[in-house]
Amino acid sequence: MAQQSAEFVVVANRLPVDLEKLPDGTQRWKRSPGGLVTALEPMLRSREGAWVGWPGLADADAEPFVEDGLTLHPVRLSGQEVEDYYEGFSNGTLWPLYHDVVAPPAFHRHWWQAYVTVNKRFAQAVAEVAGQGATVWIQDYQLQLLPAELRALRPDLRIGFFLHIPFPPTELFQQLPWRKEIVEGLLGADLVGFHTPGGVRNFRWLATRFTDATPGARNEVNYGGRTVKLGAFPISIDSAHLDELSRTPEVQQRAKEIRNDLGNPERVILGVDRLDYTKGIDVRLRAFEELLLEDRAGDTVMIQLATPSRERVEHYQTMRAGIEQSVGRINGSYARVGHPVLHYLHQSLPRDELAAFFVAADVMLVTPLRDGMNLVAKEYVACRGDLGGVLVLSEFAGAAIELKESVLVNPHDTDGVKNALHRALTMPPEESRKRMRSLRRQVLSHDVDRWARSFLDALGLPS
Ligand code: ADQ
Repeated sequence: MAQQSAEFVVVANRLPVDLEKLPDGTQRWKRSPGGLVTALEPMLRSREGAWVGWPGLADADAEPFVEDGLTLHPVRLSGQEVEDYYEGFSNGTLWPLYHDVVAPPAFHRHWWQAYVTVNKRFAQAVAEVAGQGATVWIQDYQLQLLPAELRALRPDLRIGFFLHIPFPPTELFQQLPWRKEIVEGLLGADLVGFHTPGGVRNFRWLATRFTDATPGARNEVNYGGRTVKLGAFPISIDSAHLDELSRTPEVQQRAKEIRNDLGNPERVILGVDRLDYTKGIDVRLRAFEELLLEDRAGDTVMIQLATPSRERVEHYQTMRAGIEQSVGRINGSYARVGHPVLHYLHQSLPRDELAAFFVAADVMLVTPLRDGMNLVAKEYVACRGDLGGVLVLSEFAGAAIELKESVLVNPHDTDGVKNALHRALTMPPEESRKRMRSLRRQVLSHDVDRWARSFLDALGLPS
């Protein structure tokens, strides 16, 4: 593709493809499918789109290439930058800070410097691919300085920014030594989107407190002679596709096999997460263990699926060790030979296999201490066309605002989670079906396509 010709550019820390190094030293691309790519692909392909991002391999040089009308534009990161910008500032400072400091954030000036450098490099890359007057949609917390950096280089662009994680309470955000720079970075956008109205409120307050921005109309601030729109856009999933997948004979059959392999217990509890300390995996293990101790769990088996994540970051290593110790302790006390009460898979599963687990589970436990949205909760609901199953959901997940008919819990209250789990395990089918019907109405009518459309409409990208 010629330089500066894309009409619509998506920018994310990662490209939707991974660059892999083979043993013989050569490199190859591997697709890494995700909800965002699925939602945006049609729009990108139909309008000479480009995606700018890091290909996932440090110190690797890769040329831009076009795939089915979509230009993929790799941004290079050195090994040191991966450590400082990505593992450091993004995942060691911003991630815990934005998730209500459930782990202590670390503030290091050299991490911040790397974050600034990398955001500037992304701005250069986008400026090179975006056509005159193009629309650019920036994704997530790794790139909060990019809107302003990009505007400085290319004032002709229409810039949107969406934050996939929570925007924290103002007092917590104020801990950040570079709070002003971050807010000014975001104010470079024409539209800043959050999952929830709470995020909008927090950002609006901070913008008027720490920068020259002044309050504008509802959900707007005035800044630098421009109007910056703010909005809540709760993300979702490809609901219809997952609903369809879960109904296929293969998935239904596999769900039966899973229950069979578990020894056909009366009840199956499921947890599915990226292995992250914000997800409250320890909370639900504790609740299950106490139910077992009190002999209130009945004939129940629990499965915890955990995708490996950020394995080089210290908090993640400590948390993983803690969870694996709990799994060992719980089975040590309550399993029988050949019949664990708790199955733990530290693996990433294919989509259809995951759907089969959702179909097989009577109770889905989603207990994050804080979560921007939580797509797993919506995926479970999309897979329950049979109206079976009960969703137990943390009040601190963005999804709780929409999924009101779940059994809502405060993950900090162990007794509360335990009692909610017991209630879910023993809920009369009339009640659980009624709740699931209402949850499905919400999830099936609000899919990821609608989410992307509503953000881009607010940004003013013509359909
Ligand atoms: P995440 O923190 O990654 O996303 P989530 O929204 O739950 O959290 O998405 C996780 C995805 O990974 C789901 O699609 C899930 O099915 C998949 N997954 C998890 N474990 C898996 C396993 N073992 N095998 C296969 N797949 C697995 C961030 C924010 C969220 C926000 C999303 C989107 O933290 O709050 O909802 O972005 O904005």
